[in-house]
Amino acid sequence: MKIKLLPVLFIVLLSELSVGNYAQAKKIFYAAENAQTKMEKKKYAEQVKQEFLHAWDGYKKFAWGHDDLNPLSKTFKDWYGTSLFMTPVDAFDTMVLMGLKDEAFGAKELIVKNLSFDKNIFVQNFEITIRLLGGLLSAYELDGDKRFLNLAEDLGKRLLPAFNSKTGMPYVYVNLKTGETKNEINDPAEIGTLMLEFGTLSILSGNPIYYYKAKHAVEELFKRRSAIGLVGTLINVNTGKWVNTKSHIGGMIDSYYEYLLKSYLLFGDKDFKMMYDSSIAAVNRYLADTVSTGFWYGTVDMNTGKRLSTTFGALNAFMPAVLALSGDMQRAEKLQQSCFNMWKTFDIEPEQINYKSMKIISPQYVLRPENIESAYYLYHFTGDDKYLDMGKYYLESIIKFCRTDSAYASLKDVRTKEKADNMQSFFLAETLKYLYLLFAEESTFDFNRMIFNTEAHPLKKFHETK
Ligand code: DMJ
Repeated sequence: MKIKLLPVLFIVLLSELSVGNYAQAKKIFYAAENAQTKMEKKKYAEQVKQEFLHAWDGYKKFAWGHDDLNPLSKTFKDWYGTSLFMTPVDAFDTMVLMGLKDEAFGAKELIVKNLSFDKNIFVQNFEITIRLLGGLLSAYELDGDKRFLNLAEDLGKRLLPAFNSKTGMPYVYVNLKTGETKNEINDPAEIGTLMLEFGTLSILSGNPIYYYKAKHAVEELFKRRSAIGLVGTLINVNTGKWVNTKSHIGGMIDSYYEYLLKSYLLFGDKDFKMMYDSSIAAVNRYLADTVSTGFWYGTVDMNTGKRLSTTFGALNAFMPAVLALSGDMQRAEKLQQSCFNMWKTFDIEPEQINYKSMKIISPQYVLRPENIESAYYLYHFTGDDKYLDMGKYYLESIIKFCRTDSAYASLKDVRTKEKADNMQSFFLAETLKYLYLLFAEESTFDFNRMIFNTEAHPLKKFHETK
């Protein structure tokens, strides 16, 4: 952050310099720099909190009790025609971390008194797990109210039939009432991003079945990696055959890698470390790409390693955080710089670009968090102010282009800045949470004892890992 010395310190600094006391002057300069950064951070943390309240107020006014707010039409949307309280469950732990006690209390009352999973609807196992199961488990761990855990257990039981395929890898959809399943073509992200939530549920409920099912699914997927160690984009969960062999770190694969590492860190289960180490080695060998615009990860064929495209996007920007968490700071820092450039080039981040030409492939910005999440991890690990500056840039552009009088809206196109009528629950669960934590005091969040699920719900570590 740019330093403007407080006037009084400036005078003291000058007087020390004038008598040649350089060591003392240096000390004063750094003390002033620290104080200034602290003040700036506090100001930004407060601003993020106010923006959260602005968005939450919009939800309360126009969508209370429903899944999502439509911020332009000021109406609401329920994903499955009936509400599963997506936004309040997703947003609850952000309120707790921000110290918004009244808001958290209101959300909790709404959830524990009204949320029911006894519904004859097919739900997407992955989305419901990361947003609702993860949200309820972290709510229980942070708040201690057993009703959150009861809801989580009820939901977990209803999701279990999703794993009843021939391989044990989950179907895409499961019916919450009947246990019927749908869609046998699934992707690594949806198969491999269940472990933190199902594993935590096993530990908190004392029932090992959830841990076992989710881990078995990951192992079935991992064993189908290619001879060069990569996975593809789509697989049939009954035949175990790949349907699409494009390998990348973008949507449909992304959080599979994230959960291999985080499952090891959360549970201390070394099988996950082995799977992460072997997978990331292949990813770094075949997908990593250094071109004139920077360091990126592109797309190759999972069997041959042949490069297929130079596509990167908003979802791929989760990777610097994962690399940093694994200790690979060198790649993490280089990639984060590229992610920041991707954002800056268009004032705000497009969904996908061709990183070689820096031309847009998909122009929308749907209020995604990943770029911000990675800046937060890198600031945590390096303490380098440049990541605070990135955070300021992200925050200011989101306010400038996405704020509405009711809440926040996605953009249809980052070039025209035309808004779209939706505010996904992850904006409150992740985007604003990571921005807040980036600027808040370190003590706001016990980073070493928690692991964020892929929807930014913090879960307590059950094991000390090195
Ligand atoms: C979130 O639901 C999660 O972060 C998921 O892993 C990817 N997509 C959105 C945010 O972009």
